[in-house]
Amino acid sequence: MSAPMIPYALPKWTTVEQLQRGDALLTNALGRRSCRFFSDKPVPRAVVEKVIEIAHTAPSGANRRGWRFVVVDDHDLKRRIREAAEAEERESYERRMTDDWRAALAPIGTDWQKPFLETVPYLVVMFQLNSQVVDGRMQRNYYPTESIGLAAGFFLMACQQMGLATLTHTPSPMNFLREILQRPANEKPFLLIPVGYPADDCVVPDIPKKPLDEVLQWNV
Ligand code: IYR
Repeated sequence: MSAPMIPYALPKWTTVEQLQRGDALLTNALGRRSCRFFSDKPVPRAVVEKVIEIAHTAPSGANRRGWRFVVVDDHDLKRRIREAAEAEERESYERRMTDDWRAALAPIGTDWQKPFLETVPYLVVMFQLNSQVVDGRMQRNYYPTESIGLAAGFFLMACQQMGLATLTHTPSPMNFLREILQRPANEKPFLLIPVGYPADDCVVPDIPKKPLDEVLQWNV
């Protein structure tokens, strides 16, 4: 049965206003970098909850919102996550990755060690729900990967807009997160996002972004 329909409208900005707003957003977005050196400076819980509230507005297949955000600020849990992530990452870097993959990562300068997982105030773990209870029974979700990818994008932009540093960390495989955080079998770890402030001496690799004209096509 169709839901009741309600009016929908947006602010009526002029083109100049739209471009001004776009420029401000672009400047902010260009300032976003993956952060691998975090400060231990605390972030109030209300701030990270606001970010999650924003991420939760993302569109999702059939409005199912097949995601869960687990925020970890307990130090013992962070330590256990670091230990498990580093064990998987060490195996990946030393054995599982192809030579091409290792070469692709070389400019970024990463390795298996992830001390920031313990330093950072919050680890936000996003779980993808391929099924969930709807109307009292377990039902499949639609486009769950696309949906949670959108929510993750909203999350990262909200953090950047609010002055918080993030990393999209994917220790692979990530099943240990389900075990440590005691999530049920229908919840699949999708992304581990440290959230905080960059360390005072934080550096990032000086790498270019692919030029826009290589990714934007008008018509054919
Ligand atoms: N998950 C590893 C490796 C890694 C993989 C990709 I693709 C990156 O863009 C960056 C890192 C790690 O976090 O070190």
